[in-house]
Parts: sequence; C-alpha cells; structure tokens
Amino acid sequence: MLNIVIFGPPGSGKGTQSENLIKKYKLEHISTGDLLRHEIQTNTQLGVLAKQHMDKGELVPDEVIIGMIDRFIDKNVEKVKGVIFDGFPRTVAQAKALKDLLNDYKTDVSVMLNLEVPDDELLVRLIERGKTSGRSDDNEETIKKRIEVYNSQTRPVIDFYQKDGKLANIKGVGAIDAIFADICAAVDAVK
Ligand code: B4P
Repeated sequence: MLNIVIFGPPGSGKGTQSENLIKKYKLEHISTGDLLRHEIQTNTQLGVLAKQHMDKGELVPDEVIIGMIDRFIDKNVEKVKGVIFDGFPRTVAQAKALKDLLNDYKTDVSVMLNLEVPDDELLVRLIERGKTSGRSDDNEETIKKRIEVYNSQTRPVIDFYQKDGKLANIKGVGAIDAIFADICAAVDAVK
C-alpha cells in the first residue's frame, strides 16, 4: 500500500495539497479536521465535545481522534490501494497508534510529507481564509493559539518519523503547483 501522512502547521496547505494528491494517486483520503467539522454540523455528541476544543485552538483529545482513525482503517484499508492521512497524526501518541493500527494489516506509513511554512505566512493565509471559510477557528486569536499548540504538541511528531526513516521535508511556500511537484518527487521515491 501507499500510505501518505501529510503534515504541517495549521494553514500550511495540507488540505490544498491533499486534493492534488487524491487526483493524481487515486488514494482514499481522511481529514480529521473535515470529519470533526462534519460531526459539529450534525450536532453529534462527538461534535459538541470537539467544538469546545477547536474553538479554543486546542487539539481534540487523542482517544477521540484515535477511535475515529481506528474505525476508518477497519472499514477501508483492505479495499484501497493506499490512504492519505491529512491532519493526523498531530501528537506522538497518535503517530504511535497509527503505526500499531496499520501493523495489524501488515502495512505502514510509506512517507510523511512535512510542509514547512513560517509562522507569519500561516497567520496571513488563515486570516485570509477566515474571510470566506465561515470557520469559527479562523480568527487571529485562535490562529495564534493553534500555531502555539502546533509548536508544543505537534512538532515532536517530526522526530518520530525521522527516526522511523519516513520523513520528507517540503518547502511549503511558493506556487501551489511547484510545491506539488516537490511532493510528487517525494512520493514517487517511495512508490
Ligand atoms: P484542519 O482541518 O486539519 O485544518 P488546518 O490545519 O487549519 O488547515 P490546512 O493545513 O489543511 O490548511 P489549508 O490547506 O486549508 O484542523 C482544524 C482543527 O481540528 C485543529 O485545529 C484541531 O482542533 C482539530 N483537529 C484536526 N485533526 C486533529 C487531530 N489529529 N488531533 C487533534 N485535533 C485535531 O490551507 C490554508 C489556506 O492557505 C487556504 O486558504 C489555502 O488556499 C492557502 N494556501 C495553501 N497553500 C498555499 C500556498 N502555497 N500559497 C498561498 N496560500 C496557500
């Protein structure tokens, strides 16, 4: 299987580049952010809990997210040629859980694409997105908190994948097509 983790700070382009990856490689896609927003829109118990965290710029608790991924893997992994994990893992505990869950199906992450974008650029992009996205977490105060949370809780995931020999650093600033070309080179190297 070709299993891709697309990783980076909030606003680094994970969602944007995932759309390109889906078209090119025909892989199954899971975005934990999109799933959580769907739960919020449909007002489920999980959605109510998730909203309390997301509106403050915090991560949703690991056990909730890992449960979602567990169900997704059980339902999909044997039917598809690979998966794009978008916005997951966001903590080292999530990264370890993903390795174990995939191991049950005798597979693993093929590559982790780490989109590198400076904080000031992230802020500009997300404030811009906030004008049209309708997302309650795309306001300056929450964005700053999300970047802080990324630096303290999510950044250590990079070391996890480096030690596992799966890390590919991608410069995430510049034209979307040029960034995608670098992404494809990294994916094709492990295919
Ligand atoms: P996500 O939905 O994953 O959102 P994101 O990190 O904010 O955005 P992304 O990086 O996908 O940015 P995009 O492509 O849209 O998470 C939302 C929240 O859900 C989290 O804060 C957390 O609370 C919760 N959550 C999700 N997963 C979780 C997990 N695993 N564990 C715990 N909690 C979790 O790009 C942003 C903007 O930049 C767009 O407007 C785009 O047009 C623009 N852009 C993209 N590339 C560009 C480029 N090269 N140049 C200029 N602009 C560009």
